[in-house]
Amino acid sequence: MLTLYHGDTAVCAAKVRVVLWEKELAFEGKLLHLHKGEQFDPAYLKLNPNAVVPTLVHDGVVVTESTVINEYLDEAFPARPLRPADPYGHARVRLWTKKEDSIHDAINTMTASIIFRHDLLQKTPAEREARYSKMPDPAKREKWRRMMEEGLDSSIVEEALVRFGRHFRDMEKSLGNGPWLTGEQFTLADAGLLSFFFRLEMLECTGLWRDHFPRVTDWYARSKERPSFRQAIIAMIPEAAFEKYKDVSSPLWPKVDAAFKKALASI
Ligand SMILES: N[C@@H](CCC(=O)N[C@@H](CS)C(=O)NCC(=O)O)C(=O)O
Repeated sequence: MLTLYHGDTAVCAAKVRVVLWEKELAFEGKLLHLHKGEQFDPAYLKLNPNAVVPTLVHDGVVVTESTVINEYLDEAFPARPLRPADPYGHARVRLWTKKEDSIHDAINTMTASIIFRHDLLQKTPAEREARYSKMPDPAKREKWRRMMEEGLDSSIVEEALVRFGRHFRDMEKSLGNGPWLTGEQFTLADAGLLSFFFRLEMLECTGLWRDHFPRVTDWYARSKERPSFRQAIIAMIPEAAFEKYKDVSSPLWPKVDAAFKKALASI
């Protein structure tokens, strides 16, 4: 029996749902309302002391960290493999998924500086502090404070855009060898990026690749045609979230665009 603790818009949870759908694995979903702070419930913290989703429970064993969960699923359920069979194939997939963990941080930076900031600005300073103080990781607490104060002007955003630039450039090169990141087979490397790209799309930032990286643009269009994309990502997102992301993000795109062009010139 597979149980996934997840969130409706949470990109890391969506990353695992993509793999569950790709492998056609039935699972019971337990949805946590992150904006209500359900990730801080003592019972959940016993499963995931970092107070984040996703967490997978498989026949009583608990697995955390989206990349680790995806590898676990691919090993525990060998049908419909999402990695080549040979060790070198595993290594090539692993190189991508390792990089993707740092791309998640950059995705979080963009969401925090645009959407979370918008939400936090509507709270009192005391309410904001109460939200930060629950976070177990001091570095994350500090990042949220800075994102709230500095928004898109933060040097953390600049760093995130440089990371995107490098990542898209590497993807563009690899996609010269086949439709998917490691060649002919759709793997965990591709699966791990889909919800991140969709988040950037919701943040009205598709120009980050569409204006600069044609193979990445085609890869994303191909990815969106997979049934897992609709089931694991789009179908889970509440209608109100689409509207809010669009309204808040659209006016900010010219600023992101200019900063990204500057980042690209520096790499
Ligand atoms: N490295 C972790 C990151 C998990 C993570 O940051 N999850 C976010 C959603 S994408 C979360 O639960 N955030 C809740 C919060 O920050 O309070 C993973 O890949 O599983």
